[in-house]
Amino acid sequence: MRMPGAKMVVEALKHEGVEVVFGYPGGTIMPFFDFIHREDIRMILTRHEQGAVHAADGYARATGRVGVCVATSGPGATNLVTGIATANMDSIPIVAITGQVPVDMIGNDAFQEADIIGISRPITKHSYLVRDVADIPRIMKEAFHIARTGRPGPVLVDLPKDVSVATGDFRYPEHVDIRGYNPVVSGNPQAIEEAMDLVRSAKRPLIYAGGGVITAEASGELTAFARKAGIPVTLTLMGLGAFPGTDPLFLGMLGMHGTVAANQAACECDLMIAIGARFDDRATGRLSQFAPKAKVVHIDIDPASISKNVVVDIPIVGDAREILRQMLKSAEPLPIDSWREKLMATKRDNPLTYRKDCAVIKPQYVVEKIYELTGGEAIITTEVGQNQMWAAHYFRYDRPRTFLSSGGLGTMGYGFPAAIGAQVAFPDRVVFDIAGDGSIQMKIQELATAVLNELPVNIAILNNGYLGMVRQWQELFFDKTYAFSCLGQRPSCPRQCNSPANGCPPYVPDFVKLAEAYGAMGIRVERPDDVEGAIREAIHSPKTVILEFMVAREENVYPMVPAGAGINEIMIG
Ligand SMILES: Cc1ncc(C[n+]2csc(CCOP(=O)(O)OP(=O)(O)O)c2C)c(N)n1
Ligand SMILES: [Mg+2]
Repeated sequence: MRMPGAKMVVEALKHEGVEVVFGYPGGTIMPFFDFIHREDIRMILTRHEQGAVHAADGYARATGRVGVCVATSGPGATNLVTGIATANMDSIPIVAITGQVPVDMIGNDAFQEADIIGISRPITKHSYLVRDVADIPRIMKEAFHIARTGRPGPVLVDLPKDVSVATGDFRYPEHVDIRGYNPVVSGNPQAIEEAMDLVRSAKRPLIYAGGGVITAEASGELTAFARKAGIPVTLTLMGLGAFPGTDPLFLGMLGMHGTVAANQAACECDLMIAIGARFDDRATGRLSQFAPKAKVVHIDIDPASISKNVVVDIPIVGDAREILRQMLKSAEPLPIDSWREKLMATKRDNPLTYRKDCAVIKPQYVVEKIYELTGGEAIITTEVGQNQMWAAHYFRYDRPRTFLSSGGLGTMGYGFPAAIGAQVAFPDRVVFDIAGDGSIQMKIQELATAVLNELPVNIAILNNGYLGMVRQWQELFFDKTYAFSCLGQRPSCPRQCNSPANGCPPYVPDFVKLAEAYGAMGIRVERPDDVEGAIREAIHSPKTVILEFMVAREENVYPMVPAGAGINEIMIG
């Protein structure tokens, strides 16, 4: 069938089963918007392109499907950059479509021209500049294939305006054949056998699993394997939900804000089975103290992550689910009672905890209550900072795809649009963005998107009046010099404000009024006794709700391992 290029792109989305696109229009991408408007694909107009890409990312993390976002050329495309980088760091499948100036004007500094291919090359899995309308079906097919297979990631398709209005024949290819791109799926059987030999002879084995387990839909296999063999499990931030947070074998998250038990296990194990985790510095701390006595088995779909940071003894490249299924076949209960009991005792003696207070709301208490009152069933997204760590610590994730957080890039402003994406995917589920008062202001305009699309997203702002995580580092490592971390700072404030309680309120903005200005519901909570009622109200409300919790201003996240230290050098607080 003959049709314009822009319509081909829409047809391709239909062939890929795309049900929703997040985007923002502009000159060069207008033909696409004109065609998608006539189709049965839901198009959600965000209020900023970064909102669109994070929403597509949240949709992808919550569903396991490819998220799609669209923007115009120039500023529209550059506004996608942070979101593309966020998805790239966390291996999230996204197809981002951008308008571009006509082919013969590229390189001329044309109006709204930006070399988005060049800008995004280091932060995409792949990118395409479409030069010929005839290439669109193949390119779209490849883009989705590359985004979702192997180690997933964002793919950018840059569509010049003349290509999108030119006509050509549309036939969607059935197969993809990309030279040099053939992700390995089944792991090497001999390596799997050798790994299982190590498992059988280990005295102190530990499973260290990450987001790759969730991507591979391997949580069931991981859980079965760990339980059958009786091996304790620690997860990275990205891995939360890959193994049940309430399982006795779960030691908690490891790394900079890891639990004592998890970090102790990572230091003392004699066998580390790393699955879909990339040994990033937040998880490992100083490498010389990370699993120093252990043999390391590393299961990962991406050969490039093998022995990148930690030299491994047995690499197994392939799909985590396939490989775990093979390992499960020969798994048997291991005689490692004393190791397990030792870790269980450490876990029991060093629980995640905080000093309760009946006068001031503790941020941890808010997260605990959200966990309790949603029965652990909510989809949680987070911003970045202390809020992110409290969301990781005090909500227990029993299922994959319920904790959506920017792990690799650490993007403030991610959580709210991601919550919009998750709520679009699952209209009937309870979705909470656990937010900081700083982060939420980075993407606050998406309140319009949530309200107008009748999305009952709940935003729980842990309002400490601070860029809290920055303030925590200043308290601990910068002599309590709170330079530019107080969100209430005014010209009249003392230059060296060493007292966080130093008369900063009233806070700006008034989040309740802000919510109301957008047609959302705003609830301010100032007393611990009111926390529960407010959360209940938000859960039951069909509206978009901002819950503004006025929390203890100087609360810190513990445990904490200082940057660059070994993960056994834990500050308990
Ligand atoms: C886009 C972006 N800019 C800056 C940072 C650095 N940063 C990390 S945490 C943080 C403070 C976050 O403050 P808030 O959202 O209030 O969260 P809190 O730590 O107070 O819970 C900052 C500025 C970041 N992660 N992302
Ligand atoms: Mg804050």
